[in-house]
Amino acid sequence: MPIEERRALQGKRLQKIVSYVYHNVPFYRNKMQQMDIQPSDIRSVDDIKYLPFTTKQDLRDNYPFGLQAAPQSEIIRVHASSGTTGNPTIVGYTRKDIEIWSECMARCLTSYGVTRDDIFSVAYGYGLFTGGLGVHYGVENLGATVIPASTGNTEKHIRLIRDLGITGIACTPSYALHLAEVMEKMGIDIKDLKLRFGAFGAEPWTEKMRAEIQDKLGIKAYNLYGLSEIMGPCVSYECICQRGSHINEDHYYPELIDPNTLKSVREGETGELVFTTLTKEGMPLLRYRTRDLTTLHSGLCDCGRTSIKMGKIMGRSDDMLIIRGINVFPSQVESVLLSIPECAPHYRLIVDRIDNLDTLTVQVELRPECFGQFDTIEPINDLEKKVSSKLKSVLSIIAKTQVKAPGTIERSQGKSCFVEDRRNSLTD
Ligand code: DLL
Repeated sequence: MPIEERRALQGKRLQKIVSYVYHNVPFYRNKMQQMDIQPSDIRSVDDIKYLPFTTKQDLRDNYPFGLQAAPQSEIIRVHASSGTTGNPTIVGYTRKDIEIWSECMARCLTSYGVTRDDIFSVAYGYGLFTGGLGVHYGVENLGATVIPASTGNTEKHIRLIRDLGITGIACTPSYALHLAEVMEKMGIDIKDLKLRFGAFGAEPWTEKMRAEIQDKLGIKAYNLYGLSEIMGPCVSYECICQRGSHINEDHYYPELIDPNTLKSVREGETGELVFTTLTKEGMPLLRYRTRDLTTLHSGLCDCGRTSIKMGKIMGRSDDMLIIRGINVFPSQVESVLLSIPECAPHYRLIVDRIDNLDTLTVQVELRPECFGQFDTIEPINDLEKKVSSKLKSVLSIIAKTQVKAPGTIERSQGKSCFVEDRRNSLTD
């Protein structure tokens, strides 16, 4: 679509969505009234700057359904993602939302030549996470064959890739590398496979990783970006040019801001990505601050698409970690640790990547008053198991716990010092 035509469409859709949330979501009506804005003040996309921002905290404060605009009878699916502590973020979708999401995902697959003749395996987690079902519906929308492999059971999955002649795969980039390694161990030669393309995302990855995946799996590896609050996978996708990800901006309108001043940054500069959902019915969001840092680039792409592109995610403007595709806030780990009476509020998180899989080690100090009861190895082992199992049940993350003597973990002033992310050395 020509850029001017799309801008007009975005303007029309923005007017409609602003009026829709004003009349259906008290949170937005109150915010807009406080700012003295009426839906009729919004005449084009340029007026988006008058609208309020929405943050993850707003979603938490309105848990579970406070920001839902459609009546419950219209909601046909719910997904959820991690909150900063305790409550997850709940996102409800209407039938039309699911249709639009599936179409956006199908656009992505089509952009690198997936057709009805392809067999696509989805190895993102199925469940509350949007990755599995999000990509699944996109493959079905396109009419290709979907294999709902989900995560885990790597050897069985590899045999399916070989025996069924699977041509495409969607998973996290680190899992793609893990697959390649297991394949090698199983003695499977990529020449015997029909794999041609992969849709990789849900976590940051580098050009180095892309080169390795393409080489080891013999495929083209494409970036796939998204977040549950806005829709799920396929808010943006890479085309055959592999230079930036096209945003489905007729549905998700992007802005880039300075996270400190909240003013927009110039094209090409790094800023925090902000999205307004232009067509969503279940839980539409105005100017949602993703906390993802990136760049935006407009202009015609060599593939012929006119949609604006985003660069790779270069970091976050908050302290969220992504461990095996799962979003983890250090504050969530802290609240789990503090719910265990023997644990002191002194901890350190060490994140690493071993054999292409993320690992998390949680070091936590014993409370001094409990120290006397821990004079043999057995109670320490038991406590470590207890902490790991609580982290798994509350946060769904697999962590190794190391219990330390009181006073042995270095004290820090800044929050980020609680986290040592050794994967940072993996960046380009
Ligand atoms: O990760 C949705 C998704 C599933 C995207 C499958 C792609 C593929 P959340 O669990 O809500 O949703 O996490 C969203 O993950 O704000 C980014 O920080 C990060 N993220 C997602 N895709 C990418 C990517 C899904 N391609 C958060 N590159 C986002 C870098 C990504 N980071």
